[in-house]
Amino acid sequence: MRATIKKVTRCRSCANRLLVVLSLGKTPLANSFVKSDEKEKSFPLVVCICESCYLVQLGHVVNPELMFRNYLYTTGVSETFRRHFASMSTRLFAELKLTPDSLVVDIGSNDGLLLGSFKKLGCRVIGIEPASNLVSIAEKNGIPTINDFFSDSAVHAITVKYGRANLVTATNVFAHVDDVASFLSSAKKILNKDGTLVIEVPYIRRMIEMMTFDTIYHEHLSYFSALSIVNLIARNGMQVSKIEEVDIHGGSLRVFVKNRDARPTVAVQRMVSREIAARLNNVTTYERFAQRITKSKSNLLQFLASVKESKKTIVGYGAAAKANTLLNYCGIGVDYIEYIVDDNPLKQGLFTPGTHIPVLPSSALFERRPDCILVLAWNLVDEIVTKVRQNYGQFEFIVPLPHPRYVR
Ligand code: DWN
Repeated sequence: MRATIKKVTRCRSCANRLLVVLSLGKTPLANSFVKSDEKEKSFPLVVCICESCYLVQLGHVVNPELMFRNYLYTTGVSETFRRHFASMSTRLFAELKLTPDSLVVDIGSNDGLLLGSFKKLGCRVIGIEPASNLVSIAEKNGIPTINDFFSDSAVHAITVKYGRANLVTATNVFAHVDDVASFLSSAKKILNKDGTLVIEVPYIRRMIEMMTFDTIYHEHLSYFSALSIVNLIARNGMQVSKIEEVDIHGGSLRVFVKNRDARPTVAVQRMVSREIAARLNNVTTYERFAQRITKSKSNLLQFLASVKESKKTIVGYGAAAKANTLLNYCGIGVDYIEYIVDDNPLKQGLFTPGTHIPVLPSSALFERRPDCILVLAWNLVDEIVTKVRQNYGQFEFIVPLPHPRYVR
């Protein structure tokens, strides 16, 4: 049995020295919602940077068996993600010239939402998902899924039955992987020679600009720039053929990787040059980001205190993983936020890890009529505000980052 947590001293990409740039203290696992008042474990949340390839990464790795075998987050709750995945599948189907005979493999396939879109386009699909509870949902949705982490054994199980893949997708999973070299080695084995691996990861440049430090939690082991991911992919004998910015999860990178050992394309090199011009290859950029986080915390606490002083009640909307970093780091509990509503039935009736704020169905807004709603899933604020106004009437909405403010 692997240890619960291991300290990281070397870069997972190039094995060079790491420099600590930020500590958010000890916090519980962001998706480990608890029943009643059970005491959950907390782990150090320390952010480091490699002084050689500038990959930003956590200083500790929590055993993935603890985080991903039973997983409460489901992509299908949000209309925004349903639209995102529908447009992604249509785009990739056309651009990669997929056909009804094409095989599409999704790593970290969650509830099968993305593969459902490819299936509608006629592709053969197979998911790989370690969380047993999510595999049951995916299978009910008609998405065949291997219940395991991505590895050579999953590759073997797929290739003997389906052959090699035309497209492998990895949305919001590559940043969760410790052994990235093995991940890419397995990806090379499952892709056919013209195949494409498409990776989506939160973009650290947007995280720094928007001060969205709540994206930092134990599931997210790496925080990629184009510079660091291009370095990593090249080091593992694959080619980054294109990188796009996509407006999801507060700003992400969509990285197209080809199964050949070749230099990144000119367009990719230009994006890396733009990042170097923005000093993303300079440790002080990340140190300054870390220093600004303390101010974010005090701004939010002052804002919420002023709302409470005006005798208004505040509740949260979106029991997001990121919410738990924000709440735990800022010390925000039921003294500020009476409860959080969330439309994911897997989270309702549980309590937030560390702060123990109850999670209720959104119908509580109708029954209890709070004054203010703090939109903890700020990346989905438009969808949430529209939904609340349509179903529950008028409230004052607050978003916490980059600075706390009312949204109309
Ligand atoms: O990488 C990850 C990202 C992709 O998703 C995972 N490690 C975990 C997860 O992070 P998150 O929980 O911060 O993601 P979201 O999608 O920003 O969380 C949104 C939350 O808001 C969910 O709990 C669902 C909830 N929600 C809701 O209750 N009603 C969202 C919408 C739009 C709604 O209408």
